[in-house]
Amino acid sequence: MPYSFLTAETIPDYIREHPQLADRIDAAVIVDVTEVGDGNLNLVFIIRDVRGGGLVLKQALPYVRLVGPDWPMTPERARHEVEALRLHRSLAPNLVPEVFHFDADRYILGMEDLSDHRVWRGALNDGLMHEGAAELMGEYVAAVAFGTSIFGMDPEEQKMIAARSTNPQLCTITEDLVFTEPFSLGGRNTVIPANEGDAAALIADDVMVKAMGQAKFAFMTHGEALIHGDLHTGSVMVRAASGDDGPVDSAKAFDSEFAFYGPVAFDLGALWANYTIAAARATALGEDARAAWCLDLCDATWGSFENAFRTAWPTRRDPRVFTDDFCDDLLARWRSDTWLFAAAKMSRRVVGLAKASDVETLPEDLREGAARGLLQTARAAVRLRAEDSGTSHYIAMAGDALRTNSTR
Ligand code: SR1
Ligand code: MG
Repeated sequence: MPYSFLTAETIPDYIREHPQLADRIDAAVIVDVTEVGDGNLNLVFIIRDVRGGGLVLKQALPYVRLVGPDWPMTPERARHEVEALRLHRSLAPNLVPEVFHFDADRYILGMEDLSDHRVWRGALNDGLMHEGAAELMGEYVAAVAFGTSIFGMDPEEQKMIAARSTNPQLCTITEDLVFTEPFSLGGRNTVIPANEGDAAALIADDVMVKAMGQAKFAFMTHGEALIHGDLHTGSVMVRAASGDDGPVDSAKAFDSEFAFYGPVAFDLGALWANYTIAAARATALGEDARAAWCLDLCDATWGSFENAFRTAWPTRRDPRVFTDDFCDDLLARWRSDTWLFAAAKMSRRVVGLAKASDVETLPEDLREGAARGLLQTARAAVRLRAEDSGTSHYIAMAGDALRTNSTR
């Protein structure tokens, strides 16, 4: 069914027609409407009125914005996003933005304005260090892992929610772009000429390809929890308690249109991959201390995730066979799988469609080494996780690969 797209001109009328929005902002005194969508899929507007009110309207287009109408994509993803945001917010109220409006006919969400936050990827690219955000994201993943799984939810209710959350087209994007195309010929891969050998070596690496088959299988079959599904640093907003960086007083995971019942370690791997990508940028720029700080975020996220999950564990619904021993094994598997998913996620941002600005905005001579370092990190990760999947091992391995391959 065709539907009309929001524009800066039509937004005041749209707000007037929807009282739940009119409560947040006065359509008669709007001073600014800015389209800020920097993702690959949707329209996103920030609207402000003269009295300081603000809100975000996000509309799903019936195609992939990055490519255009030639790549149709169900706007039903907006429903997945709103339902995931609401369920996740019920579990982690401070870590997810509030949604107060959903227009199911035009696929529009009305959300809390987070203009006093920054998109974390942009902040990292600017060299800022937001302390505590990685820990908060670990808590968010744990709240979702426990609260949307059979550990925290009635199993029959969980199955009903899982059925509603089946998100086939968005999962296909991930299956293709994250787990398949970077490791095979004929996809939408692109690299600068200096990295062509690195991309070819990735495809020729049988150990890597087999590991990506394992990762893809896990992604497609392990319906553990209603995961975020695209938890990179561009899906996190951060706010420093004072000034531009330092300790945060808020961090929120948003943009959960890829949510579905999938493997918990996929979200953790996405965070690790993007911390590593931020470290690759810092290494390329000669900021070694900041690169080390970026890699330490992996430990911060894992540590708070494990701690929060273990804290929730005594309240699990069925302790008869889900014993403490079971919990230890589950956490060990998730930590090891985090390496695997991180390897997939960092590779795709280097060679596949939809790259990361951290590396893309480097001068080409520095980009070469950053890209190579990330691909070497990914290839080492799938090999070394079986030896020791501890966070310090990952951090040392990645730091070494990024430094060794830097073209600075
Ligand atoms: C075609 S969509 C490309 C990418 O953008 C999103 O952020 C997801 O990461 C997806 O893979
Ligand atoms: Mg997104």
